[in-house]
Amino acid sequence: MTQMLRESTTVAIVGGGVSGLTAAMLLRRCGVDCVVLERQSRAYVEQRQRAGIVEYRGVRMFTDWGLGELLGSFPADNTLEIRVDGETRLLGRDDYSRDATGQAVPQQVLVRNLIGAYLADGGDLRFDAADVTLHNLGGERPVVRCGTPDGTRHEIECAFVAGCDGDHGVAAASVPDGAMTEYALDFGISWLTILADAPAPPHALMAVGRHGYAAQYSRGPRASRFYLQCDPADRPEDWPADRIWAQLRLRLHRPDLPTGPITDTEIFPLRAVVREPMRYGRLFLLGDAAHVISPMGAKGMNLALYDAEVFATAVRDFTRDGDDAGLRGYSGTCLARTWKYQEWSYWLSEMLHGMSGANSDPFRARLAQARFERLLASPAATRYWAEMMTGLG
Ligand code: RFL
Repeated sequence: MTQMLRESTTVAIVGGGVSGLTAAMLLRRCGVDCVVLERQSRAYVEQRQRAGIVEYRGVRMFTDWGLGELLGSFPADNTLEIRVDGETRLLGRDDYSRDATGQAVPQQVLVRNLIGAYLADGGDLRFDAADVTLHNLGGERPVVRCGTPDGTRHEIECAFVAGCDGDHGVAAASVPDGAMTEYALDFGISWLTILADAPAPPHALMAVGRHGYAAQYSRGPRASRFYLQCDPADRPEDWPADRIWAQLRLRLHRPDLPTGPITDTEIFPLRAVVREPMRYGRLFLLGDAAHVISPMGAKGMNLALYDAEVFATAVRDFTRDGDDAGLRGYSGTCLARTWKYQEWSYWLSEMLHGMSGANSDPFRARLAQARFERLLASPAATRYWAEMMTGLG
């Protein structure tokens, strides 16, 4: 018979990605005990590459909590180059943007640093946690069960469960039908993304034009993440390396684009999901478990960091002072920010894809053009852009 080990903690955190590890780190700073259960191995999560910029708000958050060193030391400027049929337009050169720079830190580096710091601090983090299940979420003492590689089963009783296990995780799926509403949007557009060992230009680069949308972002000194708008029916096999580089040169208007080995290729549909409320009983959803945002605007990881801080602060106030205002307000606070950035991402997507011919409706294509002209010409519009880029919006 399988052995069941019974334990208890204050917060059981399901998922050891950005939101779970950040929440765990902040909770430890407040003296709140927690256990992090991660399905994958340490090696796997430490090399899973995605985002690359922690916005200014996030940088300030880490610094305020005394964790600034986890971000490394590569400031990311807020300048964005948009090439319109080859013509360069620069955004984010104003004083506001210059004073509020983010930090260039590939997501896997942040995850690696969080893991190292949390474990060095004596944190409880368990990789290869199998078959995680959640119970009694509506009661006073929820229970999380999981298996370990040696075959033992654990039952962890806790005061709160943090569901940090992404869009397809067990946390959101454990909420009873009807207790949460899922709002979803399919943009009808897909992106091919590649990671390559090829140096990036000095500023983030987006290109719009009749050949379709493309972008290039730095992922460290010698690596780039590229995006190419593609047909939703495309599969990775339809995009051999020659075709990828030819389309990138064409759309980015960089005939001299430095190439390099492609280390990852993926095609995904642009979509957005928000789950409301972000709480059920004593389960709180954080990051992608609560909301998925299209990578247009680069906010997914940053929203996850925000949720982690709001959650950890609320748990601290409750456990230290008996103040449950933060817990009661958690969902509303995080949703307000989430929707603001969903709108920003949608606004950006309509504009840039609209100018790239993804929008067959000529009226909407002209609206996109007008939106872009206003963005370049109006100081108020530029300020809005900067506020959203820095995360201070
Ligand atoms: P994560 O980082 O996916 O972590 C979830 C963790 O939960 C684990 N897990 C489980 N653990 C235990 N039991 C289970 N049953 C479990 N099921 C899952 C997983 O193994 C994983 O370790 O979610 P989190 O913490 O919410 O963080 C969200 C961010 O990772 C995500 O929003 C960003 O990566 C989105 N994103 C970007 N965000 C940005 O801010 N800027 C970007 O430039 C950016 N680029 C991107 C992106 C996402 C991309 N994908 C996934 C389409 C580029 C791409 C290609």
